[in-house]
Amino acid sequence: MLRRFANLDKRFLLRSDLLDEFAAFCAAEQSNGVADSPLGKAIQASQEAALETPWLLLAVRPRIGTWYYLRFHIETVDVEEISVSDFLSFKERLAGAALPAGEWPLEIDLAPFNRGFPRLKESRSIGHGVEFLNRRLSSQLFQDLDKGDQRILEFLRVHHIKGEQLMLNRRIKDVAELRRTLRRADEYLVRQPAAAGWPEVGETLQEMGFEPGWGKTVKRMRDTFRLLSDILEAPEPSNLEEFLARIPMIFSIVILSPHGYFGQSNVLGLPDTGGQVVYILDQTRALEEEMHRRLDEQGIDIKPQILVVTRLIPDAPPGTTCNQQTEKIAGTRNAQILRVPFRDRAGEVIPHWISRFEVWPYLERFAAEVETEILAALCGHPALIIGNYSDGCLVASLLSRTLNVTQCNIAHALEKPKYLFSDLYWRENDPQYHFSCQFTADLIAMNTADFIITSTYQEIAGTPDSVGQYESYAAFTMPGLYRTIQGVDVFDPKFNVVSPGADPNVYFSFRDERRRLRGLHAELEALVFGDGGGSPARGGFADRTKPILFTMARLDRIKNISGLVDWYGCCPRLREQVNLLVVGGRLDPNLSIDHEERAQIELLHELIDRHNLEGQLRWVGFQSDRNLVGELYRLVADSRGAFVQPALFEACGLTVIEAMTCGLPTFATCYGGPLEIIENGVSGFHIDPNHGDAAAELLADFFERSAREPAHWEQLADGSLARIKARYTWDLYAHRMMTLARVYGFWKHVTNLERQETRRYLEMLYALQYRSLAARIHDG
Ligand code: UDP
Ligand code: LCN
Repeated sequence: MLRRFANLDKRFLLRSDLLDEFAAFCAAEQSNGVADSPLGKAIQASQEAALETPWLLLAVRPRIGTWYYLRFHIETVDVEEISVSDFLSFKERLAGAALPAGEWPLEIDLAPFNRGFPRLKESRSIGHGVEFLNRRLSSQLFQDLDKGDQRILEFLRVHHIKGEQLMLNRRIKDVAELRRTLRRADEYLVRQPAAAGWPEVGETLQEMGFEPGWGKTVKRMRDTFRLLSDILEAPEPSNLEEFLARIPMIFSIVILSPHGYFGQSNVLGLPDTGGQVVYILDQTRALEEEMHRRLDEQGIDIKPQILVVTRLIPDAPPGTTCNQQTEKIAGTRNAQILRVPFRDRAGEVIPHWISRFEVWPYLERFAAEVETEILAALCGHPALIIGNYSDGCLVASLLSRTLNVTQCNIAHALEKPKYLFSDLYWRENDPQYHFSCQFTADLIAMNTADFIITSTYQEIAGTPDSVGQYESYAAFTMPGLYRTIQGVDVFDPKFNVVSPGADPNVYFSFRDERRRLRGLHAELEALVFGDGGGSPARGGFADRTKPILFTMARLDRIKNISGLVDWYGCCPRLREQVNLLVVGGRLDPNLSIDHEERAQIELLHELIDRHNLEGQLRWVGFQSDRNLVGELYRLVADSRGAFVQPALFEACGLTVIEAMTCGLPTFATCYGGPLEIIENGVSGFHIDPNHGDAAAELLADFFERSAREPAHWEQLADGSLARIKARYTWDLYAHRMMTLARVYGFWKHVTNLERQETRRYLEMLYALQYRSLAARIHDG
């Protein structure tokens, strides 16, 4: 078996290489029991191998998040466990980047800092950090409170808004007195009308030591007092969470998304501008609503504020607002986009768009300027800073460091696992992608964040077969730069899965006749069947009675729209059943400034010619009108069609959520978030983009069966709608996000969650590594 690997004549073997070769060996040798032997098990659990005769090194992942490294002697079959450091050093040597004898590289290892810090044990608990932390720390609080601990008292005193004290004043001196006063307050309130508010009872409560914030009505104030009494008696995770949910802690939030064209109209489809923008605008609306609801319940009359901070681009394309300093966010009461320019070293404003791969040298100065702007706009500190994507998360780290504000990270898409060997062969990729900067920024931001939210579990820790995006930062090497021994720990309770939804005003069931936007049907008719109605279009449907197979995405290589067109072209059975509608990108390669998009446009044209698809395929350019897009999903559902998302990898996939929210049966990639969003065969289907022929057959089977048995199609539509209602809505998102912000804010205040030591170590990484790497981009 080991010799077979050696004969492959490759230095690095991927999991697929190992499994294919193992299966071939088992078949050839007809050897029963090999799969259950220790070696067989190790090979089947391996994610990669490095090979140089006589040595074969395996990176074995027997369980999600757990790794071992084994070294085999191919001839003697001796085996020993080696350290991650030895494994990475072997890889470096094979990649031609061995260090001179006696030299050792910079090794980044966060593990020692986390010793003694609570850590999840079971892989199924990953992504439920807040529940775990609540359990662990409420029992710690219990012990500490008994010892006369004052921290909860201090925590209740720190809240204030615009100079007005909230929750507790200084009359109450210690926890024992707080207990007594809560009893007195309850005795007083029980005699007051349940619907009375602070104006009626505030004076008496204030004399006792309380301030506004306990509730809008006497009834709610009493409930909140009782919750606190219960906690002081015996803190439990559930009553603690419920109590924290009631504290008026969050009045303003800063959301950072520096790169791309960030605006509310005409930006989708522009380079680097996709789901992240949609996500943030919907998130802002949902969070603002939730903040209002909670503050109102607590009797605080104040308008919460959200600032979405992005880059100001003076030379923005006409029709966009990316050159305006501020822009109110539609559908909110008090949220706005604030744009701050990037500046060069001389302080001059950079006028043009910059790719997300090249923003690194501008971020430190940007962060400093943003700090001044947000302090002025908010008249003080925000309660929470949310970073988006690698650049936004780095800026969030810089700001939360100076402002001492709770930091939340949302990666959206980590680039590292998207590109094969992006770490090992970073030098080759650096001139184009600058991964050295990005991965260093990621390490810093992941470790400074107080909490990290992801749209799906797999984003953190993958599946039993595949490595999670965050998990891929646990151990890796960038030869000549540094070696990471432990970069991130997926068992850290900072990780939480909080899934997004689709705007319910735009995306709703195709069966909801009363809300359907019939007024848009003439426009959609032109778009899908006519002259495009102003959008560039190619192809059309000779038989328009067939169901429509619909796909929509930016034309990035990883979205694999060209793959789908090719599978469709090669599958007569599918072509017979359905028409293919592609929405995305531009049709004229000369109009694109993005090299990847240009290549995809050319490839799509070539495929349409090669398979002679003109009468069965329709391709229209990207659509930026959300209402039109919403009604388009529903129109496709009317045709008893389906949505297909064929990406080679998709972190989450908002289009999948949107299609399912409209009740459209959805087929989506099994690599990434859609694997989790869709329950195969119940609320859609998984397809493997590497086996396009099988995906096309699966689609053809579905349409054949649905034609025979219309109830089959309806069943899938029902399944999609039910799945979304249970898991993927912005209401669920906002509720959970607000809970997390409070719980992590509380624990940061009352314990040493701030991890000062880690922060100082990361500052060194920033100053000694990141800065010079970023400067190199400036210097070309
Ligand atoms: N989108 C759109 N018009 C297009 C292509 C995409 O409105 O022509 C929207 C789509 O509805 C979704 C977002 O852009 O809201 C894409 O998000 P997704 O998570 O699917 O992919 P990303 O672009 O973030 O990689
Ligand atoms: C970026 C991506 O690549 C998508 O998978 C996500 O759906 C989107 O951001 C929003 O989080």
